[in-house]
Formats: sequence, structure tokens, C-alpha cells
Amino acid sequence: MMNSALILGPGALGRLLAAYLDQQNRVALIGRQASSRPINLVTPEGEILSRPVPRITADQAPRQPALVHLATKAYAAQQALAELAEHIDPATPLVLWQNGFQVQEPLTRRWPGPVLCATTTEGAYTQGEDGVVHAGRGHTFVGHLDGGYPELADNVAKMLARASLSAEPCDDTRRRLWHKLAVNAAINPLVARYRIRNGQLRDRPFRPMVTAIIGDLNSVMEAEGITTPENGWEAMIWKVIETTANNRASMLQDVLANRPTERDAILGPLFEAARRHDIATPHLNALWDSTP
Ligand code: KPL
Repeated sequence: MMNSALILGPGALGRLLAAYLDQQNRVALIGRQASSRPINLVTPEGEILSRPVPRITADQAPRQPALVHLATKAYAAQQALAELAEHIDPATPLVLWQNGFQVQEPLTRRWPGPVLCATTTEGAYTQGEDGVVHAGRGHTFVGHLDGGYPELADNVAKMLARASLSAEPCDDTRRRLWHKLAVNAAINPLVARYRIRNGQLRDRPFRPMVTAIIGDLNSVMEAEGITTPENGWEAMIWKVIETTANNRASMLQDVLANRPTERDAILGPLFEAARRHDIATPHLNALWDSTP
């Protein structure tokens, strides 16, 4: 059942998934333009690999794919899926890879087939028309928002792991999404504003800024009842900064490419929660004002 998966969205994450999954499964990458050029993957070890992934447009999609990985930006997800939905079986399982916590809830409720959410700390950026640089190895959790479809989540995690993308199924997806959102809130707006790689956050003058943001995140998460990561927020966030030190975060890539950013999807849910619980978030507010 796991062959012939579709990956919707030819950005950094879509190309990364296509390049890795292609080794074991039949996959196609869907974008605005079809192409017969291979995807060039630069591995974290610096190896350059050419992957002959078919690149198609939505209207060329097979009617019954085994699975669709939705790998677009959060703000583009609903529209991209609506276009693909005209061509595929509505019972097709979906895996949502978006940052933030804006599309997961509505798409899970609206899509007729099973919907899983993936949260990943893989670091990747695009290079030219056909390339992707896998800048930092991360880990992916995959599961349904309410803990449903455990077998499917297990299969998807195994498929990723077989393709050398470290992954595991989870039954606490909501919590994992909030954790990833905290990571993105602490890293992405700052690196986008100062146009730096993730690892530079470890140095002055950025380090105290990250620490202050983590303080605000801590209050919001506590009020929202999100269980703290095993070793605390600081440890989790600094670990991702460490392992993706060489990466240009997705929001920086957006700014450099003059694309809209995922500011709303990442910071929006935090502000909503802060408002609900009447919590002051001065450092997050400043981030909002300074994020494109
Ligand atoms: O998710 C990411 C992103 O770039 O959006 C991190 C984990 C911060 C890696 O850069």
C-alpha cells in the first residue's frame, strides 16, 4: 500500500521527502510545472545524489495514490489540496507537514479520508530549480490529532525510517505540534529578521533574545496545558538550534525569496492562546511586529 505516494509542494521539504522516499517507493512530486529533470540532493555529509523523481502537475496525478504528503507552506496548503482534490480519490490518506497549528485542525475535520500530521525537525533548503540541501538531520513524529489510525501512522513512520529519515508514530500529536510550534517561534522570526543561519542564535547578541522568547513560550504553554518536553523548553529548543546550526530556516528562505512567511501560522496560535489565558507576551509581541 505504501508505493506510489504523492508529495504535494516542491519546496525544500517536498524535495527532501521526494529525494529520500524515492529510494524505496514509487513517488511523484507535484508542483506548478512538470519536469523530467532529476532532483539533486546534497546530504548532510556533503554527498551529492541525483534522484530521478517524476515531477508532475496536479491534473496528472494518479486517481488512487497510496498516500499524499502535503508539503506546502501553511498558507498555501488548503488551496493546493483543493486543486489536487479534483483529481484524486477523496478517501486517500493525507499526511500534513505544515509548520504551526493553523491548517491541521480544519483539514483533519474536512478531508474525507484519514489525515495524519507530521512534525519534523529535519532542516533543508532549496538550491536552484532542482536541488535540495539536507542541512541537518532531525526527527519526525507522525500521528492523528485525536490518536486515530495508529496502524497508518506506524506504516508512514516505518516508510520514512526505511528511507533514512528518522521517524516514529505518536499518539500525542497535538502536544508534538505545539512543541514544534515553540521551536519555530523561537527560531524562525529571529533568523528571518537578522538573516542568519540557525546556529548563529547561539552567539551574542541573539542568545539572550532566544532566552527571552522561551520565557514567553513557557508561560503560554503552561497556561494552555501543553506538557513540557522531557528536558524542558530550553533544552529542546537549543538542541534543535544545535542540530540545524547550518540551516537557513524556512522563514529566512521565504524572506530571501520574497515569499509570504508563515508568521500567522506560527505566532497566531500562540497569541490566541495568550489572549484566552490573559497572559502578557512582550517578547512574542515584539517578534510579531518585526516579522515580515
Ligand atoms: O522547522 C524548521 C524551519 O526551518 O522551519 C527548523 C526546525 C527551525 C529548522 O530550520
